[in-house]
Amino acid sequence: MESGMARANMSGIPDHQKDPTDDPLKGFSDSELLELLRKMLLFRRFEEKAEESYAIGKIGGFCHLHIGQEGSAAGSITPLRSDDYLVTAYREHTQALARGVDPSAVMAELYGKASGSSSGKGGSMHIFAVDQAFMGGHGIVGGQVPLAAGMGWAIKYRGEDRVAMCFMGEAAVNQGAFHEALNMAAIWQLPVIFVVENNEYGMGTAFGRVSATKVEERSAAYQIPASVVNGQEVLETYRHFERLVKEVREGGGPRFVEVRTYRFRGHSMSDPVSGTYRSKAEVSDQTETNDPIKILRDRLFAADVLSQEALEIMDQEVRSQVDEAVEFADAAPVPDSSELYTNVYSQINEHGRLFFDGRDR
Ligand SMILES: Cc1ncc(C[n+]2csc(CCOP(=O)(O)OP(=O)(O)O)c2C)c(N)n1
Repeated sequence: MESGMARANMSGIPDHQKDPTDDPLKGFSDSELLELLRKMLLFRRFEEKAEESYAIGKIGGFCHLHIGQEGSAAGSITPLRSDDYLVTAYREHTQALARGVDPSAVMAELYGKASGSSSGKGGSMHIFAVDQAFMGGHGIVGGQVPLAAGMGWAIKYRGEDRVAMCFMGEAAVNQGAFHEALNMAAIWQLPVIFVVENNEYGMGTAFGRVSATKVEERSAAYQIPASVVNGQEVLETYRHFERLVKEVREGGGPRFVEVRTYRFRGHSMSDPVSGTYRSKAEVSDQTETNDPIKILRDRLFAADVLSQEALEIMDQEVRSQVDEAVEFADAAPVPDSSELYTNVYSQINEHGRLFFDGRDR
C-alpha cells in the first residue's frame, strides 16, 4: 500500500453540511475502527479477485465492481440491524458482504455454481439472501426502488420496527419508478432510507449532462428530508447513517441520502477504466487522493490505532478469506439441468406441458 497523504475536502460538500465532529475517530472504539477497515479491505480484495476470475473466464455475463465505493457499503450498512431489509442494484457484491452474506456463497454465485447465494442462477447482478433480508441485486435501473417502498409498507402493516434500505446509482433518479416510489413512501410515511450512491457516471454519462437538478434536490418534491455525505470518509458515513437509521426506526418517515463517491474501475468488466467520458488523469487523481481505504488507514496510523505490521497481517487474513471463497467456488458443482425448470413462473408438468399456478396453459 502507498504511504499516507494529507487530504483536502474533495467531496464537494460544503463544510456547513457536514456532520459537526471535530475528531472523526471520536466515539469509536479501536476495535470498531479496525473492523470498518477490515470490512473495506475484504470488499476490495474480493472485487480484485472477481476481476481476476472474470479475466480468466471463470465468471461470465455482466460483472460490475464496487472498487472505490467501499466506504459507502461499510458506512451505510454496518449501522443496520440484521433483520432490516436491504435491496439494491447490480453493483452489489460488497453490499451483500457488508450484510454478512458468506463470501464463498457470493463468489460461487459469480461463478454460476449451485452453491451460490442464488443457486447459481442469478450471477453477479442478482445476489439474494432472503433469510438475511438481502432482497437482491436488480438489473433494471431503478427497478428496486418501488420494491423498497413495498418492503416499507409491509413493515408498517405488520407493526414492526424494521427499516428498509434501498441503494441505487445516481442514474436511477431519472426513472419514473423512482418518483412513484418516493411519492408513495412520503404519503404513507414508510420506514425507507433511499440511498443514491453518486459515483458521478451512469455508464459513460456524467450526471450533470442528464439532470436539470442536483441529486440531493430530487426528493424535495415529495418533502422527504434529504442529506449528503462523503462516502469516501467511512467514519462520517457511518455516523450519518447511524443517526438516520435511528430516526427512521423511531417512526420519522422516509429519508433520502446522496452518498458522494467515485468508481475506480470501468462501468462493468467489459468497459475500459476511463474510456472517452473521463480522463486517465481524473481516475488516477481520485485513486491516489480519494480512496476510502487509504483515508481510514492514514487516520488510524496517525492515531496509533494501527501499525504497518498490523495492517499487513489484516490484509493477509482477508486475502486468505477471499482465496478460500475462490477455492469453494471453483470446486462447487454447476446447477443440475433439472434446475432450469425451477424458480420460474411457468413450469413443465409431467406431460411436458407448461403450467402455471397448477393450471395447464
Ligand atoms: C431501465 C434501464 N435502462 C437502461 C439500462 C442500461 N444500464 C445499465 S447500467 C446503466 C447506468 C446506471 O448508472 P447508475 O444508476 O448511476 O449506477 P452505477 O452503474 O453508476 O452504479 C444503464 C443505463 C438498464 N439496465 N435499465
